Amino acid sequence: MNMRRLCPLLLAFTGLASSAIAAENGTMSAIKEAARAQANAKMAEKFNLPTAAPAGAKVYIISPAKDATVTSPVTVVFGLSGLGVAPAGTQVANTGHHHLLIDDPTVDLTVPLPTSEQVVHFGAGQTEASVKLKPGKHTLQLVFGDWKHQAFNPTLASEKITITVK
Ligand SMILES: [Cu+2]
Repeated sequence: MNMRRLCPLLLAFTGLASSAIAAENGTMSAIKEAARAQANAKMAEKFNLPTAAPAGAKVYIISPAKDATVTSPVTVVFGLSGLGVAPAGTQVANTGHHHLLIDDPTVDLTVPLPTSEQVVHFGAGQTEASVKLKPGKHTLQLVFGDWKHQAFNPTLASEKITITVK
């Protein structure tokens, strides 16, 4: 075969082979990266390592207003700025989910939040809730949690508001 014809073919083949190797290296580093992320997630879970809150992030109650008189069920609208909402269990940087603390339960913010009538998780990524409350005064506070239901560091919590249910 004429070398002038062969050379471009060889060059084309070499080019294909090296891009296949590059793709393989890319796949390997993606696998290594995923394995590293998974190991880090396991350690974070095992030792309850808090997730760092992005600077300037804020959690607040949009509604009801502070000191409002309302009827049950109360629609509570969650406010968030500086980070996003993701379903629980989904580890994506700068995301988490809301928790509503009703009537000031005692919670340990250094471990994942428990689930109770007073500590309600919104692990599907909800940004509002309809809450049934008995007549009388109640307090509401939001605590934003990471993928493993743990408060961020520093804690991202709303102001604790008092409302009156008629
Ligand atoms: Cu949670």
